This record gives sequence, structure tokens and C-alpha cells, in this order.
Amino acid sequence: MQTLGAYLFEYLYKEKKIRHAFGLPGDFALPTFRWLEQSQIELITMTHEPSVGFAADSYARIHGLGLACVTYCVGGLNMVNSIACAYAEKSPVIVISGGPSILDRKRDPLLHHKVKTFDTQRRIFEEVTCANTILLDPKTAVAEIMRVVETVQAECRPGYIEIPYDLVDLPIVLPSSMPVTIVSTSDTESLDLFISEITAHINQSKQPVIIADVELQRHGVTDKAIAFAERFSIPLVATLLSKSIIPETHPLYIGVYSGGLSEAACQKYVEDSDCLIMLGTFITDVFLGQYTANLDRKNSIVLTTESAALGLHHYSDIVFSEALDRLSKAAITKRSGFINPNPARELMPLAASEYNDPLGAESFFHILSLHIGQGSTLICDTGDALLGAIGIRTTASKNFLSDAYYLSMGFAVPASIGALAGNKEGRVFAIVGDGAFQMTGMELSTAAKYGMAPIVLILNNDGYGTQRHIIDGQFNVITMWDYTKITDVIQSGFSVKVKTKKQLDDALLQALAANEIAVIEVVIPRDDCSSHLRKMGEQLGKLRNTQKK
Ligand SMILES: Cc1ncc(C[n+]2csc(CCOP(=O)(O)OP(=O)(O)O)c2C)c(N)n1
Ligand SMILES: [Mg+2]
Repeated sequence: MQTLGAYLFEYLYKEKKIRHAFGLPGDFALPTFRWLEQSQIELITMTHEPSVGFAADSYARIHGLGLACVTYCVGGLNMVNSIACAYAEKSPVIVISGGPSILDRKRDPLLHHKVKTFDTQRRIFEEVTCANTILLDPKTAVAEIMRVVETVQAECRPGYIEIPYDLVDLPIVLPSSMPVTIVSTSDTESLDLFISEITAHINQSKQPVIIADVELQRHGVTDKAIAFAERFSIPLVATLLSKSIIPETHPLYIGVYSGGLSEAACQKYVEDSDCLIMLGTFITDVFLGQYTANLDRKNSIVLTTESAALGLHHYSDIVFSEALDRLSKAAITKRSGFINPNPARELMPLAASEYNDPLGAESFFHILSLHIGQGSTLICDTGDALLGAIGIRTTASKNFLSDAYYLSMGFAVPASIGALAGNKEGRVFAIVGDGAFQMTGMELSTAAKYGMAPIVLILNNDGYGTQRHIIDGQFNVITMWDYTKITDVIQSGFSVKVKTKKQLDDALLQALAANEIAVIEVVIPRDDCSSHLRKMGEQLGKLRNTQKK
């Protein structure tokens, strides 16, 4: 008879195709980690739990399901922010935490790591997961595991499984019948009406445009949206959160829309549209460019996993993927003569006359674009590392990752480990501010341990640059580090500090030629930033600086 531990990881490997797990053990979780290590899943142990969560999140965004294993409270609670990020941005991560034994729970001593009640950690995770369980009975454990994992997959949000350390070695009882996956279907009348009304609306519009957003990627239906766009020749934009789910060199692709933070031609096209087709869109303040957006709500079509609407008319019981299928077959008139107002442009290599120019945020992104080859992945942390990337075009699809809605600092370096796990081709670039690097940059130690070779670009603008544009004070000052010493600390890879355009260009060539960790400290003048960050700072300054009002 199989034990719970053996069953759990075999199920996740065989049925759910999970190949890597990210974790950090502790005594309550050690018996579970032993089963994990004996399974076919490759375990990557990291230096700190926030990083475990971010790595599992990025792995989930790429592979469809992530796994984060931690110990009780000290580990799990350390990871709440990362799992909150995965919840907010719809990333399906399974959290497995060790926990006190069933006997401990009966005796009820002040057990180490316990906070308030034995249930505290589960209740906290209830807020940031779509399903949760504490496995207290071997007879129901299998059904409980399946319930949580299936819900995670269906909702694309994290789930929580806590395993008492004594239970994991016990034989499990397989349920007599396996739970049946319920496939939801649309109300046909509602779906017919929705499709016929939006078809008429699209046909009578002059300038329809699709906003292709994050739910398309998370629910594996991006291809349906692209097929719809191509079939009727309707242009598309992405958002910062969905950037690169549409290949950024696609002739119908206009750029990233983010209200007043967008590139001007992209913003104008979207805001002049008399028919916005929002597919899988999160209407966030980032999407709205901190409320600088000027969108025509009455003429918008919204289709997400949670709603279907045309203007202010809402349609109930419509399944996202079914409606997308129907859209491609609808009687929509194919358009002709679309002239892309913001096409992908051929990038100009550096001219010799620019070699000694000092670097700035904009020139950094220009030079970086020259080096992002086919198959490479770009991961951007919060700050100018993200906002500055709005205008760059990646060459392949699905190779841009960031927590562009939740905006937690510290995402990029650990996420690069998640992206490198199981990645045999293409390089992974992590772009990170100096402030964010001070949060999780030490995770490069994990990259060294597993022979991974991320290229890390630290944008050193001497502190919390983004916040200086909102409200400045001593709180935005951080200690200046000698960032290039990090490779001495971890005794792996090479590092270089660059101040001019040519130095950056050379450093990137060197990094790409070497198959080891590369850390490039990019010195950006303290008062410089991308135009996107400047605009966002001005706008957030107006909103947050209430003393000025
Ligand atoms: C975990 C976390 N803590 C605090 C913040 C608030 N915050 C937003 S931007 C920022 C400064 C970022 O500094 P840095 O990483 O150097 O990037 P820069 O703004 O300079 O480009 C801070 C502290 C946050 N977003 N996430
Ligand atoms: Mg900074």
C-alpha cells in the first residue's frame, strides 16, 4: 500500500506533469521533503521563502502548474506575499506545508512555530488561495488533494495543502471512485445573444481593437484570441501583465496599452477606438495608467472568466473558452487595409559616435533590445526595470514575465530560477532595480548551486527611484552596495559595472558568450528615468501627495 507522501508526488508528477518543485524545509516538513526527494520531481531548495514563492509562480506561468514546499508558519508565513502575488495575478501554484502531528494537535502544547491556533497558517492562506486543506485523515487525504489541485487548475489561482508530519508516512486509502471533473458549459441562449450582439457591434464599428490580456495565457487560450484577430484582421494590444503573449513582431500587434504610460501611437489607437474588445482583461490601475486612460466604456466588449458584457449590458453564465471559440466562427466582416501605427521596427545597432555616451534608462532598454535573441526570457522587477520595458519588443512569444499588477519588489531574481528550471534553450535576463536586488538578489546563490546561468542586470539609480517621483524623503535612500562583489560572495559567475553605452553592449555580448551567471551593474544617473516612469510618478504624485492638494 502506498504512503501519502509517495502518492502525492507521484500524482503531481504523473497526472499533473510537474517536473520541478521549489522549497525550503523545516522539521515539520522534513518527512514530506524526504518523499519529495525520493520522487521523480526535481527539488530546488532556495535561500528564503519569499523566493520559493516567486520561483514557483514563474514556473507556473511558464509550465502551467507550480509547486512550493515549506515548513509550518515560519516558512509558510514568510511566503504569504509571493503567494498573494500569484493569487492576484492568477498563477496556479500549489503550496505544500508541513505541519504539527495529529497528536500534537490533541495535546495542544505551545509548540514551536505555532502562532495563535493550529489553524492560523491555513486561515491566513485562505485569503490568498482558491482552495485549502489540512490532511487530518488518511481515508480522505487523496480526495482532498485532488479537490485542491483540480480547483487550482480550474481557477488558475494558488491552493494550500498542509500535511501533519506523521501523516505523510501513513498508507493512504484510495477512494472507491475518483472525483469527476465537472466541465462547465454556457447557457446557450445567453451565449447566442452575446455573440450575435457583439458581432453586430464589431461590424458597425470603424476601429475595433483587441486588448489581449493575462487570462488568455493563464487559461491556455491565447491561440484562440490570435486566431480570432487574424481571421478578421483586427489589431491587438497587450497589457504590461500580458506583454509578449502575442508575438511582439506580429503585424497586427500595436504595443502595450497602459493609459498615459503607453507609447503615444498605441495609446491614440486604443483611445480612438469605437469598439474595444477586452479578452481576459484585468481592468487594473496599472492597465488604466493610474487613471490617465480615456476609454470608451459604453462601446467596450468585455469577455473574461468572470464576466461577459457589451457596454453596460451583462450576460450571465458564459464560459470564457466557449465564447472565444464562437467568436472565431462569428459572422464578422473581415477588415482590410489596416496600417499599423506602431509596428515593430528594425533596431539600429550602436553607432561609434555613441560609444562613450553615459547610460540612461531609455538607452539601457534600447541596447538590451539588441541582445534579446530568439528563445530568451525577460523578467522585469517592479520599478523602472518594468516601466522602462513598455516600449521594447521581444522577438518570440511568451518570453516576458513580471508581476506587473501586484507590483511586489523582489520578483525578478527568484523568478529567473523558476524560469531556468527545465529550460534547456535560450537565456534568461532578470532586470532589477538596486532596491529590489537588495531584497532577493542573494538568491543568485541558488542559481550557482544548480548550475543555472541567469543574466542579471541591476539598474543602479542609487535608491528607490520610482518613489522619489511620488513623494521623496530620506526613506527612499538605500545603502550603496558594490553589487559586483556578489559573484565573489557566491563564488560563481562573473560581474561587471558599466557606465557607457559601449560598456553595456560589450558586457551583454560577454554574458551571452559565457554559460555562467552574469551580473551587470548598470549605473543610471540618479535623476534619470524612463519617460513611462516619469509619467507614472507625476500621476501617482498627484494621487498620493495629499498635502499638495
Ligand atoms: C515588496 C515591496 N516593498 C515595497 C514596495 C514599494 N515600492 C515600490 S517601487 C519601490 C522602489 C523600487 O526601487 P528599485 O528597486 O531601486 O527600483 P527603481 O524604482 O529605482 O527603478 C518601492 C520601495 C513594493 N512595491 N514592494
Ligand atoms: Mg533604484
